[in-house]
Amino acid sequence: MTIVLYDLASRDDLRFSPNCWRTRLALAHKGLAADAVPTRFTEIADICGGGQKTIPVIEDGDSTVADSWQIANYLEETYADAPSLFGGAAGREYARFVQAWVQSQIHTRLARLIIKDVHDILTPEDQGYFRESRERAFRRSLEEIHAARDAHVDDLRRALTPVRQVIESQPFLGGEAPLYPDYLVFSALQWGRTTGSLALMADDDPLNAWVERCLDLHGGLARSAPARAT
Ligand SMILES: N[C@@H](CCC(=O)N[C@@H](CS)C(=O)NCC(=O)O)C(=O)O
Repeated sequence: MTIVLYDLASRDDLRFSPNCWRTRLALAHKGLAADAVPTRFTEIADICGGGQKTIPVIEDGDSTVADSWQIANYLEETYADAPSLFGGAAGREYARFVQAWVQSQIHTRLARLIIKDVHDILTPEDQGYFRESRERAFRRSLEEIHAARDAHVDDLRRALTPVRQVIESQPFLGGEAPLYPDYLVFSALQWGRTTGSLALMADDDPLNAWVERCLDLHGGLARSAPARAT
């Protein structure tokens, strides 16, 4: 049975959410067919009978699972015979650390760089919601954040140093093949790739080779995703 994934979408149906990309890649890793239903910020409250605040959310038969971490665990347990997302119990605990690092160190830095780009691709209804909620959270206008972004690119690149150091000696964070930590980090960069008008990596960054490998995974799932024209 096809799993339904409520997937954040722009006005032009770009799929840009880092949290939803984690789930899309996790589903593909497990070899599961998924229908990624385009969902706008202002539609989230109406999905699955109401009550959801964020996406991704999946429906798998009678099961509804919210939160990308809960979904990864659900998939790992429910589809235990399919390739593992974590590589065992200890790997699962390490993946939690990687997730916390990505959220606190990478998403926060990326948001400063691309927040205006995200706004610009949304539907008019979503733009109103997004501007109001994000300007309240950042206590600055989207335009002010955007105007300062060039000064922060190097900060993001420096923050990715731990990934760069590992990738210099192995193809994926998971070793010879990707595991969920690869999807956690890569999905953040896919957020920038799909929405951004800015080159996140320098041309000679060793991380580019790993990004290319991730773009190729699962039949080029992430590479084939439409991105904003620059
Ligand atoms: N902890 C959640 C966070 C999910 C999340 O924040 N999703 C964003 C999209 S990337 C969202 O739905 N935001 C709704 C909003 O800002 O109103 C997860 O990992 O799934």
